[in-house]
Amino acid sequence: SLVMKPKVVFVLGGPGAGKGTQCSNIVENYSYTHLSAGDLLRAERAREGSEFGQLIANFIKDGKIVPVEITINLLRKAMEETMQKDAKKFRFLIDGFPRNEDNLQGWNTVMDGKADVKFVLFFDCGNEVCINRCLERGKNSGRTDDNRESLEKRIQTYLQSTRPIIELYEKQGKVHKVDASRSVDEVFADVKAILDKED
Ligand code: UP5
Ligand code: MG
Repeated sequence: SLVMKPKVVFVLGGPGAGKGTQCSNIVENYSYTHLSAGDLLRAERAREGSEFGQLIANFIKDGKIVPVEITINLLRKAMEETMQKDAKKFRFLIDGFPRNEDNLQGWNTVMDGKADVKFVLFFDCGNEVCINRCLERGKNSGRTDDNRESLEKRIQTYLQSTRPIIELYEKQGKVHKVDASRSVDEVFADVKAILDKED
């Protein structure tokens, strides 16, 4: 049978920049499937019998990036399952990945030739705004990393490891940057303009 090659948009930005919020908006208005690498890791952490549960828990609390072998398998499985259920669902928003060199290498090794990365949606947001949004959410999110100590580490990891990946894609002319410090609706207006042009 003829199977479409998945079309991928990487969604990147600091902790609390609004990646998940904007991806939800996109899914309501466009034919994309949202895959949050963080959500997949948290689900794997919670899965009974997972051999990676403790490792994932430790990495997330420390704001460190989980070894790509784990993350890439979760992403690949989620993409395959989505496309097996509905062949028309071949557009993916991959939220929060790739976050470092290891992630990028893992993607290139496993997915090279198997998926097309169309562009990167970069939600640019100051660290203070990011931290405050996550702390506010932390009042009832139940996330083990929505506290000041973990947030300091998440921001460090973002600046040291993830920004260089975004810059790499920027040099390839593949980044659409959005000022994510504004209201959800203002940000989404820019997102729509980008997607309408790209589609
Ligand atoms: N909010 C959103 N937009 C707003 C706006 N415009 N104005 C005002 N408020 C806004 O939003 C965060 C909060 O802000 C919410 O309360 C929202 O209502 C509000 P959200 O949309 O959730 O932002 P998002 O960018 O998705 O924030 P998130 O906390 O999910 O980002 P992270 O990148 O930190 O978290 P993620 O889940 O991707 O990763 C968590 C951890 O998993 C990582 O630190 C890492 O340890 C691990 N991980 C890996 O190891 N590898 C991976 O590939 C991915 C994750
Ligand atoms: Mg998120």
